[in-house]
Amino acid sequence: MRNIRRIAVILVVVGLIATAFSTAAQGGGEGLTIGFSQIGSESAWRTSFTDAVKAEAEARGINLLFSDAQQEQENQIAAINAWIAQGDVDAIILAPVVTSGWDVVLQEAKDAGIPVVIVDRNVDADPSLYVTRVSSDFVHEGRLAAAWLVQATSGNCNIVELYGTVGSAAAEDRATGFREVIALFPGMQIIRSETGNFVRTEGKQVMESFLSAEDPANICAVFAHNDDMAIGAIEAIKEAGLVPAQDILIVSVDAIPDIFDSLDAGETNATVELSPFMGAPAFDAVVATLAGEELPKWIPVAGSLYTSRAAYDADHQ
Ligand code: GZL
Repeated sequence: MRNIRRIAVILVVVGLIATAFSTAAQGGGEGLTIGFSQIGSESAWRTSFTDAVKAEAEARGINLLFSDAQQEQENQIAAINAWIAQGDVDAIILAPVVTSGWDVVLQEAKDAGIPVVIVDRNVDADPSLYVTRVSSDFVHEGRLAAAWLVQATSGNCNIVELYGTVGSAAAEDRATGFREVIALFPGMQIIRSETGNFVRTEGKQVMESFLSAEDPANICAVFAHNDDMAIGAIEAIKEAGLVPAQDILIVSVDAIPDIFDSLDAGETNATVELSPFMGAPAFDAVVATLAGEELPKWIPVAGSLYTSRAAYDADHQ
């Protein structure tokens, strides 16, 4: 009888320890009301990011107030002002569509005592107005894409660029990083650049215009600021009777599932990973700041360049 009681006590203690660890692993936040101002649903990556944040909030028992701004900054500002007025919002997470124009609303949130965590893209605002930023390094993503293209072309390539949303940190910084690297190689030059707004259909339309304006034989490669525009470009290249990833090389960013289908089909060459799983570090930052902890102004999310599904899967087992 004594052994049975002893085993029962041990099982209870183990259960309590496991519960404690599982709660700690989740990073907490249960019962908090957090507003999440999302840019929109312009790309497959953005949709995955939204789904991941919602799933993380659900897992933690966070009451998430979600706003899809449909790529309009004014909608993001309106949502934040509404959450400030609501009076029971514990924190705000902001994925800013562009870098400028945030100081006023961030000051209003600060004056209301509501901490703001920036996720994904960046804001050009006084850093005292937000707790931290959880994001990848867009400049590094641009450098990785350029470095791959340099080695794939021995430093000789006329490049067309499918630019992301003008004024967004993701587009501006990827462009900066890409240009830093190709500037080291006189044979590498960007011969055309135009925004496709991170949207698949616009990427196709812009690529069609490039193929009309240039002798296609003069286009060595496409650098697309995201996979959706790259997939649009692939469609345009095929409809022009050319072979994507051979006649015209393609490198992009995001590592969305569809781009791995294109890699499997030999229709693109490389993608730079951008993790959509930024909800957990963002919610952890909210919990930490509400507990009075100081945080660094940037919490980086890493990503590598992949030229095959197998290589990506090997890194994500
Ligand atoms: C980058 C992110 C970009 C993605 C696109 O972090 O802001 O916006 O690369 C998305 O897919 O539209």
